[in-house]
Amino acid sequence: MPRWVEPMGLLHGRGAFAAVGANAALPLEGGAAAFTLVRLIEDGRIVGLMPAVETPESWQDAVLALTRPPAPFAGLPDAGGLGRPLVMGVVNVTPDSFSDGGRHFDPRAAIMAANAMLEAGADLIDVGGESTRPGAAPVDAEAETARVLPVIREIAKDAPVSVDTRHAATMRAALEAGAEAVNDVTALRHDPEAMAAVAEAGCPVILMHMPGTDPATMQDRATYADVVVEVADFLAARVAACEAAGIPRHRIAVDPGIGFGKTMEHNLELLDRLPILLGLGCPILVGASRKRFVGTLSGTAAPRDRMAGSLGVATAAAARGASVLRVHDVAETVAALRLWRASATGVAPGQGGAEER
Ligand code: PMM
Repeated sequence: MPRWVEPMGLLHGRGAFAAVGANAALPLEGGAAAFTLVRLIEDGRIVGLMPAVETPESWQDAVLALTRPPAPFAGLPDAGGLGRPLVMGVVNVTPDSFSDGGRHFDPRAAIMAANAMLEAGADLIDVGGESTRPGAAPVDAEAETARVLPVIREIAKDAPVSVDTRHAATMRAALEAGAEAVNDVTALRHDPEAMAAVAEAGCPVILMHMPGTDPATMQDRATYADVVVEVADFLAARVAACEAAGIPRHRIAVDPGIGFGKTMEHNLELLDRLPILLGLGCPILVGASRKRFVGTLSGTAAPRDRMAGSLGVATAAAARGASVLRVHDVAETVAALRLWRASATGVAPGQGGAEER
């Protein structure tokens, strides 16, 4: 079981800078934010809570992973968390995804949607051909490949694309067609060939947490003693398995799997304690857009009406160290992030070294 140093009491902007200078906080991910407190966790148990600057010497390796900037994701600039999260636009080439309700099943509609997202400021596009909605009918690799390839071929000409699949054959075909990264909701566990497909391609990969590997039954498995530590342990084990298979850590992003085998309370706790995952030294991706708990808390039954709630979660995830946000409402998310960052740091985009986007 890994040990975890959980950063707490996060500061941003001038407060972060001043606190680090006054030795009252440690820089998080290279310094765009800072943490004032740490919780020490060993074998799933909390063994200490103290000022970050008083972390015992024997835990310093874990502290180092938190203070270093993470590698950029998929070679894209500025995925360093806490500064400028990348915005990943979601295109589901499916008849039955909960979030976009089959609107992009026609490849031409999918390509148009992706282009609109890129116009609106998306940094990359995630293309999937199988719905992972609880209880959705599985799709085999052949049918899935036929759905996603025409779309990937077209979009990959203009932008980085990730393929959202758990099938090795789809990964290989998509990478061949120009996709740059693999996004696997089973963290390369569903298909025994998947790990080799990613290792051989030398591409970036997103490893997501879900209990088991079957979206049809994942909600039956939503039981955890401490969901955050269990998700962190799981992702640490998957990162180690990838490294053993020849996929280096700097090519991996991790994802807590919001809504996958989790209750609303689990989702909220994972978002609140997201910074613990920074200890893995990988960029964090969060996909909460339009998910059920957003509907529950914002009182919106239809997924397409959940944009405002999704923006609330996106800014909270950005404030807690997410490097990539997987979203449906790209233009609104880009605007919300820009305003969040400007108001959390007191610096408008384009001033004082902050990036214009
Ligand atoms: N959510 C969905 C599908 N793929 N991939 C990652 N890495 N993280 C997620 O949270 C995630 C995912 C399901 O939602 P959708 O209907 O919006 O695709």
